[in-house]
Amino acid sequence: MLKPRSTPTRELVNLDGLWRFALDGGPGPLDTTLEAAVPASYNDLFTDSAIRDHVGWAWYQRQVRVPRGWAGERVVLRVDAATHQGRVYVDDVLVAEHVGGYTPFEADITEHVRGGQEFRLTIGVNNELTGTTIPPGTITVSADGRRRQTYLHDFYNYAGLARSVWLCSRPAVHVEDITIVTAMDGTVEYAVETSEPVPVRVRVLDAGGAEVAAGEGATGTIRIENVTLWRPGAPYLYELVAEIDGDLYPQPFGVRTVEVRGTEFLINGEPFYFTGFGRHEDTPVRGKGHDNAYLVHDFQLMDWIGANSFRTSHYPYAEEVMEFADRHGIVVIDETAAVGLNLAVASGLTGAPPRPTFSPDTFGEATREAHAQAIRELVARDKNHPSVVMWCIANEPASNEEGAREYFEPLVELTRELDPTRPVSYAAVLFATHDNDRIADLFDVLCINRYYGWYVATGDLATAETYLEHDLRGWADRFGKPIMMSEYGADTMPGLHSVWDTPWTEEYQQAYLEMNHRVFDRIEAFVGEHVWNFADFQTSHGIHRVDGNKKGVFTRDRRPKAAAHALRARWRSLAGRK
Ligand code: GCB
Repeated sequence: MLKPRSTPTRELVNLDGLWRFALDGGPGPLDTTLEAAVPASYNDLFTDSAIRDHVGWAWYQRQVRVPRGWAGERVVLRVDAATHQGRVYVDDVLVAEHVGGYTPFEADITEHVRGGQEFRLTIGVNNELTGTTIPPGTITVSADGRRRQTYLHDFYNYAGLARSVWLCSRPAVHVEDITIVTAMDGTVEYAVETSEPVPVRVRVLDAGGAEVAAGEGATGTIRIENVTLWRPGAPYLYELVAEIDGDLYPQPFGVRTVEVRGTEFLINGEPFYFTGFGRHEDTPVRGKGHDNAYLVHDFQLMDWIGANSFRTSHYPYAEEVMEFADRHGIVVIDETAAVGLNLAVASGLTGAPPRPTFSPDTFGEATREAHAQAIRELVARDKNHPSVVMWCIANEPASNEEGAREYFEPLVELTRELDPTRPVSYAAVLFATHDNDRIADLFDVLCINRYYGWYVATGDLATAETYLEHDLRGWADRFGKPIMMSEYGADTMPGLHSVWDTPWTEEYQQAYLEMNHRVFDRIEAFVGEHVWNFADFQTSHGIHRVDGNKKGVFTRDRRPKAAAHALRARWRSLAGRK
């Protein structure tokens, strides 16, 4: 699905702002005095805990006027994200329904609206997570009758309209989709889908707008002479303008290749070493609401600290983030929202007897189909971003359990079918070791999450170091693939200090990271390190958390903890060497 853009043939009205908001409602006029900001999660906007803890549908509503000049055009409503399920009504008519909280959807509403006139736009959002949603969760009813949502991941289940909503015009016969695959010699393979079979022309423009290649036909291969590559830290973007009679759409792209060869991760044929973070979309008050000020500032901090990459843990991020990464040469590992497919982790936290993760009664066919759909929508949305160098299709699944292979094999195949150009990975949980993991051979890169010195060997970095080295060497030796640390981190209260190895202090976070780095530097197949987490973030309540997860190298309001300076020294010196 193409991102809405204003072009000579398409217009856009941004519908962000204040919308009427209520927990009870439907397509009819909402009976409420509340207003909610869009984009923002609704949970932290209000002081009423019934809203924060609400489980089920919540309703957003506003009047929208269709521009007068749009008569004769198709009118499309585009929701960048409705977490986790959305229903869109134009006046009383249901025009779209979508499941999956982090990918966009749209509806052609031409038949229901008139140029120059107003309509009542209502969007219902549902935050329920179940055994067949991605991510999964469970709803229980407490003794006093309240519905309660639990889930198998630690970040808070923020919900609402956390990204933009758009009203778009487009011609009746239009460009529907564009796929671009590049090679280092400037070869550009393209495929343009149109709403009807019509002649297609394409032009490639360089960053200055000069035409550098052109072709005809819905699919084809053209070549940019003297191509400038997109490189990490040195981005360069071209635009492929797809034209048909009456419509044109400019699709930005970069020319670069990605390849796994032996134990190396190659971008443009050169070994790449990932430095950076697992992150979250998480800020005070907005929750997961996209915010351009935080976008700019977070990328500034990543640059300051020497991070060349990040993983979109644990869901697809706003498209603005992906485009920013393209423009600024930051490398992205793009993750689906499949976090928590692991009942052993849940039983470890709750003391409940373990149930098999993959079974018809737990995560079976229906979960896998939801997961497949999440992969389809992620690849469809992000396939043309040069910054995206790898798909991560799950975080910490029970890859050591029976049924894991049967569950994952078709999903890996699907990902490769959808995009044969990018490596595929998953992030492995502590319980999945090189001895008992059942799926790693299906993937290209070993992404390992480990917390030795935090959850295991807490406060004992010497023991942690031996455990970690043994563990990582086992993976490297058994699989002979590139290996990276996709999560390592220690909760840290800013301002807490100690001369000893005392968990939660700023010194401990730094010593913990340094211990990890000593081990990484001893393992040849190592291709990267992503600290958990870029910044502190909100979680559900739990005795492991103090107002959220404090493993941030920056606080939630983006101030550096001591470890930030140590990381900066390491990553800036690595940038010179690796
Ligand atoms: C993990 C998860 C991540 C958590 C982290 C933690 O393994 O992948 O989502 O936030 O551990 O801090 O416990």
